[in-house]
Amino acid sequence: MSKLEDVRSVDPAALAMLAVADREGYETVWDRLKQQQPQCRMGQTGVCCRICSMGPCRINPSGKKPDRGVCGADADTIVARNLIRMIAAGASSHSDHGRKPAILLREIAAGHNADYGIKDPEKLLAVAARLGIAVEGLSLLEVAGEVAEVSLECFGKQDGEPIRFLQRYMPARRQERFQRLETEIAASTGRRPGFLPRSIDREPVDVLHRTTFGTDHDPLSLLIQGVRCALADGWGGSMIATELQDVLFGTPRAKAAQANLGVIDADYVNILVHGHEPIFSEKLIDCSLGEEMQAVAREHGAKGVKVIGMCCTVNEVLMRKGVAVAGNHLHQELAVMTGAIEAVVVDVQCILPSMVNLTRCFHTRFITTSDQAMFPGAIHIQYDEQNARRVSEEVVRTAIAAFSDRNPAKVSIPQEVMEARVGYGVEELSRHLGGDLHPLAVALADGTIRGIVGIVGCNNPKITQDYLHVGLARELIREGVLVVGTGCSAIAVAKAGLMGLEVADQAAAGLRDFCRRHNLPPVLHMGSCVDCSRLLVLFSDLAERLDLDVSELPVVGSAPEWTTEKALTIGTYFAASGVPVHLGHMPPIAGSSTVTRILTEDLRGLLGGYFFVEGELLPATAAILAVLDERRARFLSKE
Ligand code: XCC
Ligand code: SF4
Repeated sequence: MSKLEDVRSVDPAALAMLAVADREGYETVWDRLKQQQPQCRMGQTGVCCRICSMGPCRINPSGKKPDRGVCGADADTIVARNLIRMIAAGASSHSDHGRKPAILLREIAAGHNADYGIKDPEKLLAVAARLGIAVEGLSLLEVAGEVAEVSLECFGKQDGEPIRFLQRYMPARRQERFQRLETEIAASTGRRPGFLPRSIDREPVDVLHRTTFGTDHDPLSLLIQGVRCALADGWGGSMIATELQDVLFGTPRAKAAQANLGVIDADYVNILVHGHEPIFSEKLIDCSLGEEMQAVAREHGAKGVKVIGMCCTVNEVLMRKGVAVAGNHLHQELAVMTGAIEAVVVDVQCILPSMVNLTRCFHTRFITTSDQAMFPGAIHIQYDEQNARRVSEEVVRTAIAAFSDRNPAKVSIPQEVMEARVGYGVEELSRHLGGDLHPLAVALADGTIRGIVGIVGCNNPKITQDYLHVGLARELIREGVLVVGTGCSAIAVAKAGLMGLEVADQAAAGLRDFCRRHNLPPVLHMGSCVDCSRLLVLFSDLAERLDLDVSELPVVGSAPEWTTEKALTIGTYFAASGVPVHLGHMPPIAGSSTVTRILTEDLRGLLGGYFFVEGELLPATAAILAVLDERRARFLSKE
């Protein structure tokens, strides 16, 4: 990493739009990265502290003075504090997202919302069963009410017991491992750390509390709380988001979809949804595709209205509705530059603030819908679950009205568009396998499939866009590894044409035959970033079938082009759940050898998962394969 690449993207559609940007002088994220060079070394290594006003302080990374902040904090403390604050921010964003479907479900159950309903009663009953809710004699709405209550209780309860979602979703032997570890640490140090989250809202608060001035200074103690906070995300906030969104909007089923900027159709009013939460976009899509709005669009001279999307909002509606994907994180500015987007409609997270100015170069309306994500200069049309229809219509009409302002001379849409098969949550995967995951467990055990790698996370302009996502997916299936993807990574792979059934031809023989037999692509789209919880469910189910702990399973998680705090939180809950995690570049921890050692070495003995960093494609592939093979060898020798 670290060196700025000349090549900004491997995606031909991106390169075409970047040529337009260079020619027309539109500023992009890559230009601003250049302007930021050289970036601060203190920040990169995590040794800068601004927690109190005796600072800001920074530690000299080369070991010379200053080796302490004004208060006396050393690099270990500062780095650990900064890291777990990042984890807390990531966990908070996923979990705050998860809260919304839980509240919506409660409203529906109470008869207070008629705009939404329960799309998937079967999933509702499955979640209720999993949570241990007795459903006999209850109506569907009563069951929904119970599930909503249990979910909301996970956010706000005040006792010290682990949250119910974790208790009921995490394999018992994993939970016991955490309890054993707590006892061991207590016996050897006299202190009682807690690994298992007590409430989803409490753990990030605990992080902020203990990292405030003059509180917790022990890097191990800080990192353990970071783990607890991350687990509250993976097995709490994100799990609830995934499960309840399935209940509300339907559990994903396999379907065909299209990906890349070529999905933009110049004849239509194009609405680009962007962000993370599907509650609004679900309604917006229904409204846009309805006959009434299509007719209005035709009156304005368009052939109709088309909804496309970016990042995780589109992953949600792609999985459930087959909505076309315009691109991932680094495509957002490029999509506007096609000159054929009437409205960018955003909810929360991963939306570049540069979009406001850029859309002003075009007729494009930039519409914010969440009071949590305001952008100066944007059109704000506040979303509200109680008025879903009215707000959706207002947004669609605003987009249609922009169509006549479009300047045809500025329209240039790359041709690239790829066909993909998407929609493989654990339920759909099981269906393809004949009802449950048994065939996959067998294939893992007998080596037909060498391992499973979850490639997830963002784009980052420091890395050639999609290079590692696509490269790793391609290399790994060739080596017989089943790839599951979420987030911007899954979009990268779809854009590269690696998500079709025919891609099995590129896979190693065992994987190829397995995919053909079960009619599966060798790279499975598992959804949005909160759907990394689906990977936890997948790995847990497989481990239990093989009578293993997740830490013995030949699986790896990879966020090769990670950007956000959320990605670090996901990596942390994967690692804490027993999954080794590959990152394509270093998190800001290098300034502390202690923190680095704990996360890359000690964690392995403690919890089975750990981090490793490798930014080059082939060495990263080799490192991932080595982890898978080592785990295979260990569990084979166990039998
Ligand atoms: Fe954001 Fe989820 Fe990252 Fe993409 S992958 S840049 S977090 S949209 Ni989560
Ligand atoms: Fe400096 Fe300590 Fe204050 Fe941080 S908490 S800014 S290290 S004095």
